This record gives sequence, structure tokens and C-alpha cells, in this order.
Amino acid sequence: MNEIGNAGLVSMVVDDRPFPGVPLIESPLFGTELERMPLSPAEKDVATALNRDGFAVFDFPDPDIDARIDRIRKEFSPRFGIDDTDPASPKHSPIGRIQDAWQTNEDVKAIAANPDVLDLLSRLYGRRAFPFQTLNFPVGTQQHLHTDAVHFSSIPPRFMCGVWLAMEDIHVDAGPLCYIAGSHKWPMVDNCMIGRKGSGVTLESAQLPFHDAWVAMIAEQQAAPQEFMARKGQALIWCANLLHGGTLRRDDRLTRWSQVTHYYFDDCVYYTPAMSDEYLGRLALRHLVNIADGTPRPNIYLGEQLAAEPAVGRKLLGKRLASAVKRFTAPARKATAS
Ligand SMILES: O=C(O)CCC(=O)C(=O)O
Repeated sequence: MNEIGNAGLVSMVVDDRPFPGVPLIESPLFGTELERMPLSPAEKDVATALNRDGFAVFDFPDPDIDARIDRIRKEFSPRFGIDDTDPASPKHSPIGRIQDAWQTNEDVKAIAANPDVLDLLSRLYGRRAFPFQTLNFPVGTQQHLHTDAVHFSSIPPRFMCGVWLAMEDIHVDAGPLCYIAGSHKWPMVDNCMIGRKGSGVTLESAQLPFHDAWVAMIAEQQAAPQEFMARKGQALIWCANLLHGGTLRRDDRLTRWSQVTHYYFDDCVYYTPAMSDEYLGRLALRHLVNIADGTPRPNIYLGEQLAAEPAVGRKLLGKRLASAVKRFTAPARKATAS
């Protein structure tokens, strides 16, 4: 399926939508929205899969993708300390992944900023998409099931997704990417729900405190992860709240080259929930750059730009919350006094 990204970027502002603060593909009015989303039949299938399953597969729309993959593998193998030319050698990398290689590698950047992918994501979500982080992996990650939403969230929520690109045919023993279909509709777990505070905490793993809650939900739903047996050049979009991870590497000679690009969407506040206490107005704000054009992406709440410094942003939201609480409690205090 390669018919994506050809409809052209339409205006993202639709004034008469009842839920402008919800991604179109996650809208409670999805059926109605789908009718008027400017999508080809193949793109409608992508939208429907995202809404139903929380993920969707497509062929990466880049005629140069094979050459890009070759160059990336050649450049990165020595950095990972693996011999990519010897199928019999064990592949153990001390660094595991390279984050934000787009800053120095044109191919990584071109994959992250692919205009057809940006165009498609923008039409699926109803706001303009921008890439903000890349991760390159040589082998299976064996990562615990997790959502990206604890690492990267937005206000309004869910305006975030990941695109995972297979840079080779994935072998079943290489520890394929896996996911729990439909789990994007489960509660979006935050610190308050699991009884911990996040702000000011430094952690080795931002997601570790959430593992028990996810495992319990999976058991409750009797859900099982499915593996993505991807072909080279296939890509998978996952929604912010989809549980996904990497399965066990059963053969350490096998590589599993992949690139993950994380995307946000315009006109949101961007922050790290694992290190925030939202209800106290304490947000670990992110100050992002659009990989595609190098422009900073400000944190915006309903058209109002938050101040640039994280501390000021926190103060602003904190002050707002305090005054909302005051407004809410003031009549009660008056009543008590009289
Ligand atoms: O490639 C994988 O195994 C998972 C990557 C991932 O979960 C992520 O980048 O968020």
C-alpha cells in the first residue's frame, strides 16, 4: 500500500468541529469525521486501523529508501560495535540506540521529515505534524511494553505518535516489535493514578514506575501482544497510548535495524508526564525543535503561548490552577462566613 500523502495539505482549521482538541483518528465522532477527512481509500484504511487498533501499517513513501537504509547501516554499524557484514557474528551493542542522529545524518533526517508522511499524519490528526526525535536501533530492543504517552504527552492529550520503520525483513527470532491491539483505548495512565508524584524526580527509567499498572491492565483484559513481522521498508504508526515494546531476541546473531521517529502536532503544550504532576500545574515542559525545518515549536495552550522557560511555564500554569481553585472555592467560603 503506497498510496499515501498525495492529497496535499488541506487547511487544518475546521471551525464547526465539536472536538477540535481531540485527534481526528481518536475522536468520539470518528465515523462522522472519517466521512469528511481528505483521504484516499488506502488512507481511510490507515485511519480506520488507527482508530480501531491504535496502530496502522504502510509502505514508506520514499523511492530512495533502500539506498538510505544501506548508508545508515554502513555508517552506524561501527558506532554500535557490530559487524553488519558477518551473519554469524553475535550482535551486542554497548550503546543500544543512537538518539537524534538526524542532527548529523541526512538520511535519518530525510526519513524523519518525509513530506508525504508529515502530510498524512497531519490529515489523520487534524493538526500539522512535526518530527521532534529520532532513535536508530541495530537489534531488537527487548523493551517492556509501554506507552509513549508517559514519555511524551501533550495538552490537549494524544497529539503524539511514533512511526517505526523496518530497515530489513524482520526475523521472528530477532525480537520483533510488538503491541497490544486496541490498548490505546485503555486509560492513559498518569502519576496520580498510580499514586506517585513525578515532578522533581530523577529516574533512570521514566516508564518503570508504570510497568505494574500496565501489566495488571493486560492481565485484566486477558490481552496478548502481537508481533509485527515487518518487511524492509514497511512502517507502522502507533498512537500515543498504544502499549508496544520489543520481544525477546532468541538469536543474538540477528540484527533488527529500525528507525523510530516521534511526532507531535502543532498548537499544543508538550511535556513529560512521568516527571510531572499535572493537577498541581507542575509540568516538565519540553522545548522542541521541528526536525523538518529547524524551527522551535512553542508550547501553546488554546492559542496562548507559554513563556519559554520551563520554570516560568510551570509558574504560569500553577497560577492559573490556583486562581481556578480560588474561583471554585470562593462562594463556599462566603456562604460559610454568612
Ligand atoms: O523498536 C522497539 O522495540 C520499540 C521502540 C519504542 O518503543 C520506542 O521508540 O518508543
